[in-house]
Amino acid sequence: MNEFPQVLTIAGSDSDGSAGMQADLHTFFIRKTYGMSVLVAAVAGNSFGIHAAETLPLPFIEKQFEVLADDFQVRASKTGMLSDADLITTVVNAYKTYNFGPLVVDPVITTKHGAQLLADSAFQALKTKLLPLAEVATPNFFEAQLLTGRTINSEADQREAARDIQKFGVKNVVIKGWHNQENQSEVADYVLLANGSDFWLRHSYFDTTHINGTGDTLSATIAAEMAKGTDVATAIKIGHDVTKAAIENEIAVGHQFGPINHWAAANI
Ligand code: PXL
Repeated sequence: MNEFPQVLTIAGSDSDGSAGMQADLHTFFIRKTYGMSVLVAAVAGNSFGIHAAETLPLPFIEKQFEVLADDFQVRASKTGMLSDADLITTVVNAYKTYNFGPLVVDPVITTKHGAQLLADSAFQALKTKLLPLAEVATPNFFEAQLLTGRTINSEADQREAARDIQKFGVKNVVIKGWHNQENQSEVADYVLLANGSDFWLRHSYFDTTHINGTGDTLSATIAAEMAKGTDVATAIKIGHDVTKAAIENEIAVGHQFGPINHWAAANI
């Protein structure tokens, strides 16, 4: 009766549909899973950036968890934008109360264009409360530097940063690369698994202004795959392939920093 793979995003809405909860739900859909959403915040965003942000009342966030737990069988979850320390604490307590499967934490701190989505005062809660619950964490290059206090200038630095993040209690770490490291034409994501084995996922840098929603899509794919019972290493590889296909097939939406294209990844 409740067997179809159900997956939950705990995240913020982005009004332009490119990132946050909307990108998560597009991703759950193309991975043939049933997507649900606990809305914690909302931003007024368009392709020029984020213009305002609000958080939802904490009791309303708790209520969303409660009613989903009453009815559905959530097999995996992910977090996105969590705004501040109170919101992180609320989500952590709710996640511990219910059985919503393995958790993928996308430690959203800023957008790629510099808009801050997490208060500075929430860093400690992110590190000490949320990340220890993560089956998988997917910081980007900038978030990995902020979380570890390291400057990442090389692949060796990227590996060390992943080890630091594992020490916070994260089981499996993916640090998404950036194209201005050792090889300008390549992007290299580093994966450190719970058992200490590791691998790189490399692809050519694709020059585009349409990259909103890439981190959301990677982490949402991993969560969707885990809801279907895919092993973590395969889930991460599928996440990489889905995100790459969605980046490399631009759609003409918005005037500046547009969305990635989930349809292009629908047949992976
Ligand atoms: O992609 C990170 C992100 C997450 N959540 C929300 C966002 C964004 C980036 O714009 O708006 C709500």
